[in-house]
Amino acid sequence: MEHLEQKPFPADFLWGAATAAYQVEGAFDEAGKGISVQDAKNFSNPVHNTTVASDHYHRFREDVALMKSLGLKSYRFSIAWTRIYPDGVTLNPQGIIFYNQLIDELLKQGIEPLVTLYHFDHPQALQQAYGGWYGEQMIEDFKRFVQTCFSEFGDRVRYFMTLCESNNVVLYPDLIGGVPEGVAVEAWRFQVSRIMALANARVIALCREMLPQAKIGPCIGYAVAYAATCAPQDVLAAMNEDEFRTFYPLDLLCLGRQNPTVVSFFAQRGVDIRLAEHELAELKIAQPDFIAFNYYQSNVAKYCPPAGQEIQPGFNSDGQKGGFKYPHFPGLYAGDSNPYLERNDWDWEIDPAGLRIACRKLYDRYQLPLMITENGLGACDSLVGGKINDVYRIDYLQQHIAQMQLAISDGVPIWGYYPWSFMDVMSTSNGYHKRYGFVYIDRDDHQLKTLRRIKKASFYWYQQVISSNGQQLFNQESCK
Ligand code: BGP
Repeated sequence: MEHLEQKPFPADFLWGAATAAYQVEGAFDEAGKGISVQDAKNFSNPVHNTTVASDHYHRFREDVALMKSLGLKSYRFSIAWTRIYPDGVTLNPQGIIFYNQLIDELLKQGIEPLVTLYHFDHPQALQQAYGGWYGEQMIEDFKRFVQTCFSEFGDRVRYFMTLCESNNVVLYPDLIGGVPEGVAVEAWRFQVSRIMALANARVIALCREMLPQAKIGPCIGYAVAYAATCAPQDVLAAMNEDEFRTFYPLDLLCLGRQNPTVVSFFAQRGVDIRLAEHELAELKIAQPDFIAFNYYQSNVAKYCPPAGQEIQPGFNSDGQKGGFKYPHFPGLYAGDSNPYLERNDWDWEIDPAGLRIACRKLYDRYQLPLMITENGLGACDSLVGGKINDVYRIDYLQQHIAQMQLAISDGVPIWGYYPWSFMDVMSTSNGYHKRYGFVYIDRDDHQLKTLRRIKKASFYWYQQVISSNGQQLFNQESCK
C-alpha cells in the first residue's frame, strides 16, 4: 500500500537504544554477584567473556552521559538476576545498589528506563539444581527475583519487559545453558516454552498487583518467513515456520492458547504438548500491555519432505559470508537464502521492508501496541585516525526507521524503537569481532586496551534523527 501522506512519529515516541547485562556490564563476580549461565561459558568459548565486557558496571555514569549527549529518550537494559540473587535464592543487597544508581542516573538525565527482567542469564546454581528453564521450580524462583525488582525499582521504572526472545532461546538451547543430559531436544523445547509462558503470566499478574501504573510485555525475536516460491507447498512451509517459531510461543504469551497446527503435528508423532486447562486459564488472564520484538532479518521457507534429514538451526560464527547452514525440519519447512536481498557478513539478510511486514502481521494478529526493542547491523568496525565511519550502519538503520514510519502510517501503534546496541557489547557468539553500537569500545577479543568510548558516525546521525523526531533520516550531512 502506497501512502499519499505519511504519519509523523508520535510526539512522545521513545527513541531508545538497548543493551543486556552480561554483554555490557563486566564485573562478573564483583559486589557479591553470582555466576550466571553466561559467565559459565567463559571457560569454554574463547570469545565469550563476561569478565570485563564493556566495563559498564564501573563506567555507567560516563555511559549515561553519552546517552544524554545522544539525546536518548529511553534506554533498554537488563537486570542481572545473579547480582540480586547470586544463587537464585539468597538476596544480595549490593546488587540492588548498582541498579538504583543506574536508574537514578538515567532519570537525572531525563532518560526513561525500559527494564528487561530476563536476558539469557539465570543463575548457574539453578541450572545445576534443576536444569534452569526446564524445571517447574524456575517459575517461583523467577517470581521471587522479579518481586524484588518491582519493590526496589518500581517506584521509578514505568516500562518492563519480561523474558527476552523466549521463542529464540528454545531454538538455540545453548544460549541458555543447554539441554540436560538424556532429554530430547523437542521435549525440552516445549517444556521450556510452557515454563517461560507461565513465568511470564505470573510476573504480569504480580505487576498488576504491585505496580498497576506500569506497562509490561513479553519480548520475541521475529524473523518474518517468506515463501521461497508461490507454489502452495512453499506457502504452507512459510506458514509453518511463522506458526512454529513465532506464533506458537506468542499465542501462549498474549492469547493464552495453543496453536492447533503445532499441537496436532506433535500429537501425530506421539507427543502430547497440550497444557492443562488451569494453565491456559492463567495465561489468558495475564494480558500484556504491549509486544516487544527484536528484528534483524527475514527468512525464506521452502517445502521440506517428511522423510528428509533434520538439520537444526545454527550460526555463522566467524563472519565469513556463505558459512551459514539453513535448518531443515522434515514435514515442516527448510530455510533458504533470499535472492532479492543483500546479506551481512554473518549471512543475516538485510530486509528493511520485512520490518514493516512484521509490524503489520503482529498487530493484525494480537492487536497490541508494539515496541521494536532490537534492530541493528553487526559489522567489523575499523578505527581509522581515531574515527569510525560506519556509513553501512547508518544506511541499515535509516532504511529500517523509514519502514517503521510506513508501518505507523499503515495504522500500527508503535511506542518505541531501540536499536541494538547503544554501545559495542560482547556478541554472544562473536565477542568484539561483531559490533553494533553507536559508541565504539576500544578493546578486542584478545586485548582490553583502553576501553575508551568513541562516538561513531552513526552516533551523530542518530542524534539528528532523535532531535528531529524522525524527520531528518536521510541527511548525511549530519555525519561527522
Ligand atoms: C539478540 C539478542 C541480543 C544480541 C543480538 C545480536 O537475539 O537478544 O542479546 O546478542 O541478538 O546477536 P549477535 O551478537 O549474535 O549478533
